Amino acid sequence: MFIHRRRGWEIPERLATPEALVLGRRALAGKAAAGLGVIAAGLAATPAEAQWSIFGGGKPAPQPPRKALEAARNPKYDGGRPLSPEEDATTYNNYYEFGSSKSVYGAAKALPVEPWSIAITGMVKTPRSIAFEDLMKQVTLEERVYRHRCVEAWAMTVPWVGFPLAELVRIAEPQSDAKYLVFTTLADPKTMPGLHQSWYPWPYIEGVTIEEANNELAFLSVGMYGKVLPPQNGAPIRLTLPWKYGFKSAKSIVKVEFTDKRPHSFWEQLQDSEYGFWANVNPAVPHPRWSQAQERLLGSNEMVPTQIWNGYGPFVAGLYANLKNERLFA
Ligand SMILES: Nc1nc2c(c(=O)[nH]1)N[C@H]1C(S)=C(S)[C@@H](COP(=O)(O)O)O[C@H]1N2
Ligand SMILES: [Mo]
Repeated sequence: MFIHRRRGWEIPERLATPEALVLGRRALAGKAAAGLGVIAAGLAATPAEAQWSIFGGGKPAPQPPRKALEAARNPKYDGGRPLSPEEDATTYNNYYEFGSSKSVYGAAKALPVEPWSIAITGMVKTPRSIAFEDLMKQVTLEERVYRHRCVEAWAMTVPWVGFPLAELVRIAEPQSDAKYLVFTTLADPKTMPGLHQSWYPWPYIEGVTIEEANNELAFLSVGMYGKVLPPQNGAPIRLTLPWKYGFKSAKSIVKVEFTDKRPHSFWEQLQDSEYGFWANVNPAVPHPRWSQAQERLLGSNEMVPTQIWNGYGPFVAGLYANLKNERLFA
């Protein structure tokens, strides 16, 4: 027990993350790589101060104020557990374009969010580019509290402000034979140091089926905690797919393509044996390098059981009832 904790303190959590894979191939001895499961488990038991101290020490820097963006809360989506502290949700991030540590919030300030437009391409009635402000005029914003479960076994509960992804599908007017949406996110080498890590298959892309996109849970977020999204959380617009592992929720979207071909997403390209297309949350299907049975809540660091479909089965399980030969959960 003591040994596990000590190892957790000494070795950054990113070694228990997808990044470890790349480092593992290039730098880590086989022995260190074999210990990763232990490291992940040890870190999960580490107190908050130690979690911070391994990312450079001390509390996170205060965040710059953000513009208010309030919308009526939809009581149907109440998150089912206490909100994560805003400070944690906005200073403990995965945004690999800005680096592989969890404290990219400072670097992400450089994200060029204005002007922003989103290209709607592929199998749609009229391919075009929509300015972010014009898109905002065509949708009705609401607030939803969703649980978020990262594949690395941490989780948060966040009040997002946004609109259903189905609204974007409606606006895009896809052709009847389009089967997938493919999201491409900003890749700007001038402001994003992570893009110079050439072993990553940039740009970050993700995809869902049209049926998933039209599911009522699928959401595009433009704000959180009653304010516009901060850059590190994917400003100005990001996916929020609460029944799937967090990596599916692509940040800072610049293009949505409609296609009849299943995309090969960023993490699949990096390691498809660990990160699949469907990536639905399931505590009974371990990641090849760690268990998915429990998750650590940002803020309290409490360990709680993970739920299948992240607890959203009543909304989404039916989407998958006829997909018998697919790897739905990892
Ligand atoms: N463009 C982009 N989107 C991304 C990522 C990323 O590195 N780049 N990381 C993903 C992962 S692994 C998670 S868990 C969530 C984290 O979102 P958060 O920082 O708002 O918690 O963003 C997802 N979207
Ligand atoms: Mo993640």
